[in-house]
Amino acid sequence: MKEYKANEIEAKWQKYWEQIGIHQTEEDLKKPKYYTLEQFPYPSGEGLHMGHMRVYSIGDVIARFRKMNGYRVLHVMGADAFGLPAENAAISRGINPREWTINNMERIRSEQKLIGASYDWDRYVGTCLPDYYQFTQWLFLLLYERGLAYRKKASVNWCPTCSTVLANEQVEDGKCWRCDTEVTKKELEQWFLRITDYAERLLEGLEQLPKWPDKVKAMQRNWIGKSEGAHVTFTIPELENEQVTVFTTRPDTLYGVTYMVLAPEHPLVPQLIKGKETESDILAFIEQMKKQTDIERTSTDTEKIGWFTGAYAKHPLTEKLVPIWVANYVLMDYGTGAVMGVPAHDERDFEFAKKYELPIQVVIRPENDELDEKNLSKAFVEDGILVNSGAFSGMPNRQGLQTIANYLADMKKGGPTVNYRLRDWLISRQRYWGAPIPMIYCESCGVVPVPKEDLPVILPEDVVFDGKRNPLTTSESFAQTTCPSCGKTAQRETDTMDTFIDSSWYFLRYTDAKNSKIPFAKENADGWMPVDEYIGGIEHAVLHLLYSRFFTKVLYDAGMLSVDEPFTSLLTQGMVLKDGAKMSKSKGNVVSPLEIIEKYGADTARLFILFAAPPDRDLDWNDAGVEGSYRFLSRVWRLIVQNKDLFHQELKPNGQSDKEAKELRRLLHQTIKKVTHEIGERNHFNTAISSIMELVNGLYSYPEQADRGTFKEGLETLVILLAPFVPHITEELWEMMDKEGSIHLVSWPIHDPAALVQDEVEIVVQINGKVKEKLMVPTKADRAEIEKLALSQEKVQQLIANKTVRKVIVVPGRLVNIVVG
Ligand code: ANZ
Ligand code: ZN
Repeated sequence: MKEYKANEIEAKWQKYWEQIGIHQTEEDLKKPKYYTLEQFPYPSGEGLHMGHMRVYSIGDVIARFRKMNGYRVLHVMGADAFGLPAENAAISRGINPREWTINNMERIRSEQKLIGASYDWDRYVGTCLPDYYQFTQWLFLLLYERGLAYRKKASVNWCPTCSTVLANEQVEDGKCWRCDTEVTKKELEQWFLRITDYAERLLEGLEQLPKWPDKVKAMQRNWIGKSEGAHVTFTIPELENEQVTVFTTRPDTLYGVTYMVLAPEHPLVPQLIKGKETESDILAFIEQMKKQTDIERTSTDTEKIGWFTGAYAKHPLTEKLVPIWVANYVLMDYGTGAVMGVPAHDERDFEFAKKYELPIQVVIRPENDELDEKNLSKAFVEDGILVNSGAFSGMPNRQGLQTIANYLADMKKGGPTVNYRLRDWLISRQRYWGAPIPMIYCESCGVVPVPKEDLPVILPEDVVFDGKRNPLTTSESFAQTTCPSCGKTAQRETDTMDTFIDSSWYFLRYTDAKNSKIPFAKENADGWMPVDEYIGGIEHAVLHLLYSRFFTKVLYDAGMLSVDEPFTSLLTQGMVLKDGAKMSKSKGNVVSPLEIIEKYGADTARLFILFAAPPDRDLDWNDAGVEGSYRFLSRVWRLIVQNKDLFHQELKPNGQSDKEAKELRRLLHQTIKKVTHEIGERNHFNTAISSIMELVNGLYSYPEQADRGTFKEGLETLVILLAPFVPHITEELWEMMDKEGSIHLVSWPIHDPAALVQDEVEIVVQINGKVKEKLMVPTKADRAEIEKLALSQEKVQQLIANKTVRKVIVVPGRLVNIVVG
């Protein structure tokens, strides 16, 4: 008998698929569309790891399943190919990042092919290729035209190791997301994208995404950080009534303000302290604050440090003067960089007021109690009734929130407002391996965008990689240019874009990957978007997924797209563990996909990965499990090989012929129903596979003499159901079964509800509540018939002989209880 040898057949079928172009995207518009997308890899020098293999296996089952179900499917792959590791490799190895990256892209691509995934390689997208990044630049210009890209001098997050700035999203616990170095601050002119303009829509849009994990939505909500509150405007008499506005979530506590605090970086500070006693101390303090990160400054463990500026502000309602302080705990880039201090009702302010002996004024009392500031041991932060609050006294404070905010608006001293934690997206990078920002600085014309027809702004080759400066600044051919508007000598921007911009629109490029004029044509994008199932890691919950949503909304507003959310459903796959720990080089527990593919074949690896856990859970790699998957496939193989002869015969199933045939047919249709539901509705590939395993058992125990037609149908359907999971072996078996064409072009089976109906059902017979016998009764039998059948059983007869039957209780489909006395 021919044995199952994966290596022999996998290469053969991969080649065949390529020859017949089976994975090319189908454009038949009569079919419903399905866009399934796996996050594209970063082409590091390491090749594929098990995490990749897992994502691709999941995506491939979905794509193949949808195709067999009559969808036209977009299933594509690419490489997120710009980024720092290429540049670092260039520095350490003395090669160009392009060379290093292109090699890695090739390597990854050839490894991806070994998995047998059904990608349309004609739509391959590599973000570092000029035909892609010219449109990344094009989109930057679009953002610029729409007022969404701007340059400003800002105190930015700086990673000394990567020697570049980082977006807020790339700073994790005060450290660089990439290299874990402590992030510092630096003042630089930088390009930003106005993502904050979209804060509310990014928040609201989450409501339209029921198929996203709640956890991811919560992380985005939290990142956007909406706070409702009020602006309150104070004036500073000694600065000619200069205004300072604070942001507060508690305008109801306005009468309890006893001081004001500005962030040390607040632009008014220098004027306020000028000539004051504390001027030099405060200037030193400001310098010191530049070194503390925002996280440190606002941590509850950090000691609150402040200085009195010597100046006073006038309260907008009481007109009393309150001292103005500067303190570490007030951040310049949140709200307005200024806060009103209400020690009686805010814990942080209470602590600060106690430390610096500032007055405390109670303005809310508990509903049925008094509150006296003299014996207040901590801030009263609960709800209650307003006191000492002028005309508002006596009002519940919740009501006071609105009322006082509205009153401020009437008085033109502030009013209700909403504040977001989200900051504009800092996209300038002082690095080489990214898309150059297409801007030119001209002495006469100022900042001039590169005309779209001049794109791409190509990365020059005459650069020095010494790890000390932005290599682009070392290129003479690049930096010097002419102004597109006046023709005089001008300077190019040498910063490149954050690589997260590249991945914020790649899913759109796939819909029209060869377009040489624009990023994508609207009709192509509309034909595929939104992505129906997006598969990737949870680590992108905020960064990539938020940026992609932002880009999609901008493109929607620009009329380039008809959808404003990119990903209908999001599947965040779990990690691949080994012995309970994440696979990593340092732990020495890495299992490489290639090793497994070489030893067992891609089908076994795919099957194991899909069977071992639901996709959103962590998966424990286990060698015995891999062996088990291989054995299962061999078992399927033998089943078909042993019964090969059946497929030369004209055999139709005769479902009515015998009991076994009926049972098998029922099992078969149950399996079809289950597998279809588990893949199509739940992405639970593991349970789908286990029901296929039961079918295999059923087929193995099917007797020789039972209807052959039904058996043949069972074997054929088995192979079809397995096809999305293990595409090579099923193709080989299909051929062995004398079938024409690829199994992957076969229609997915539809279960026959009639076949699921059971003719007979097992019931138990109890005597005085104790189970004594089991028997099969026709499903259609009524109570009387069931009772008769139960009483007529030989064993029952014996047990009730000489006894009086007092009562017989029948529960159809379950039991008969005979009460005897
Ligand atoms: C007065 C007040 C009274 C406050 C009270 C709270 C309780 P969230 O919810 O995070 O938005 N705040 C405003 N801007 C700040 C800044 N730049 N740095 C540090 N703290 C700042 O918090 C808003 C509250 O945080 C604001 O409301 C303000 O303190 C403080 F009983 O104003 B509150
Ligand atoms: Zn000019």
